[in-house]
Amino acid sequence: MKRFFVLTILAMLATSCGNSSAERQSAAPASLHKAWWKEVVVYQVYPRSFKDSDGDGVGDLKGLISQLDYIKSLGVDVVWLNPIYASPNDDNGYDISDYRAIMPEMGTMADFDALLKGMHERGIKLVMDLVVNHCSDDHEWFKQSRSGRNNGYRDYFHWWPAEKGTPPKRWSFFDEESNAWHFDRTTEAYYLHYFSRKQPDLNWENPKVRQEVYGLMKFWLDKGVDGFRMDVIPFISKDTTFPPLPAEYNGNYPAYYAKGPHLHEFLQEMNREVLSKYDLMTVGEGAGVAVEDALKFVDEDRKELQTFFHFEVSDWGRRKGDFMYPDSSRRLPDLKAVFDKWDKVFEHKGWGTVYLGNHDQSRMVSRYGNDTPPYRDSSAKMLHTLLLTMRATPYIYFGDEIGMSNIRFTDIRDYRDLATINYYKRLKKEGGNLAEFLAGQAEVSRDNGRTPMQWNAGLNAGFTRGTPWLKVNPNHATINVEGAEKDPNSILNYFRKMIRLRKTEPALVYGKFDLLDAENPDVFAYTRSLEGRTLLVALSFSTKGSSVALPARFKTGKLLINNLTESPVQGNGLMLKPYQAVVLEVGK
Ligand code: TEU
Repeated sequence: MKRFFVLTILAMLATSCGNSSAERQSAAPASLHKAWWKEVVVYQVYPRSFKDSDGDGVGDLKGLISQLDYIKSLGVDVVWLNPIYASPNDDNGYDISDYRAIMPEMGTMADFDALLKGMHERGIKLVMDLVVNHCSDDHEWFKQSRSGRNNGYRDYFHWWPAEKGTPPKRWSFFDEESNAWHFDRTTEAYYLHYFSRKQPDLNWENPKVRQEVYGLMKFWLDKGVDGFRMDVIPFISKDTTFPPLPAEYNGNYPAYYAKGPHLHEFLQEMNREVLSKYDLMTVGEGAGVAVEDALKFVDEDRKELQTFFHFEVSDWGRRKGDFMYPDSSRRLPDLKAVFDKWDKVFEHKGWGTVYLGNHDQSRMVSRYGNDTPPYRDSSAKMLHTLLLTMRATPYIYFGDEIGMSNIRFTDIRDYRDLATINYYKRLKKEGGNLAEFLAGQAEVSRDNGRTPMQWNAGLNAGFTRGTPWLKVNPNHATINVEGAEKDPNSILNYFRKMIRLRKTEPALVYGKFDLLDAENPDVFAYTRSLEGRTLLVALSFSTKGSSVALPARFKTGKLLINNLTESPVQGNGLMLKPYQAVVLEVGK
């Protein structure tokens, strides 16, 4: 008991949030425009790392097809598939050399058709990655464009002729020199690339480029795909006079990139010409977008996109020294404030998403939970409870359903991600602190989230019979699908149960979200209310016990889910064990 840190939500509610909370509770629920894409649960598959069928060490479409029954068994409705198009793989498929062809490592178009058919037969929808801010320097458009200043494709890209001098500074995410302009000798000009040198930015100001994009979107939609996840879509429009970067964006260049002059016109045009003609789902990767601009993308009246990935949770904790949060008692209150703020952005219009991991992040349980042996299981289940009880479309990254954790490489030679490798090269050149960099990458590198799926305890975790393109986490000996299937209390089976709960409780999808006890440093608690039914979600983010008392107007009813065996209900309050998560009826 001594270690128990008793916190009372009751006192806080009665005082700090008293009146405003009561007012919020009595307010009518947000206008509910029901839509299938608000009700789905999305499972993200990074195909390179999912399942290899031919022994080349790279996951492929046939491998994915062989696991469709597994995906179906999870209870998810949609798969978002990272890029599988032809690509030299400078950035694992985010550098596309032919938008209408399949990367040979992944398989063939016939495999793709079989995949789509197999998914649709199982009632699973397919969302493809649309990567059209840039393509590959191996794309025919770019080969033509760079071949001569008068080539018909010249204006498909952004060129700065050398006789105008050095172009105004633009930063690149992945470039070894952080420079987004690369000099090309053939025509004595620089081309723009916000990402790597092999990812030249397409010139959306050219109407021909936009028509090409709409054409390729229709190609996939006519095949029957069900939607698009749009890669760095806020970056597409550029001021082609390339003025010097305004001073206020120094150090925050994504915010500048996300404010191109014709961005929203282009999205409205895309909606008119393509999106409005299909019943599909769209999600824009909201890189660089400030909270006050987010609604513009998804406000139904503006006819642009449907949903939006914001970056504030994935960037959270990175401020001031990457993954270390300066004042640990502020960690959870700050994170809760981020969730609360973004819920309000889409309260009356638009719709949000929630995710805690993806192919650009380290593993969810290592980042927001606790991957040490005593807590990995409960904290992963707790995080799934969070993901599946928000007013937003949840995205679950493959492997998180079994609680896969960071691999934490210590040797630069183990990395495959160009972001890590190029940054390392740059630091080395500059004489920077490489040991410190590697220690940071062990926590935050994208490769942590890209290690192969752990299917079983055998060779290469059952991912491949060849040599995996990226090392398999040695903890596959204990963390793997086969073992999780046999254990009724596994993270995997809890995840399935949690999905079933979301599907039977409309309040968890559409219900009003009200944060409780915002300042509580250990517990994330909130209610979801719909048509008189109120559910309480209480999530411990602590290795200590935490007590939660509930407002008198709440009557604790049925415990709908609990990630531990003991009930935390004590009188009219809760006593949560470390990383305990519950969803509880608290009156109608
Ligand atoms: O990611 C965009 C990207 O790089 C962001 O994570 C960026 O760091 C952020 O905007 C900073 O605010 C997408 C893909 O998800 C990623 O895998 C690709 O490498 C990248 O675009 C380039 O296509």
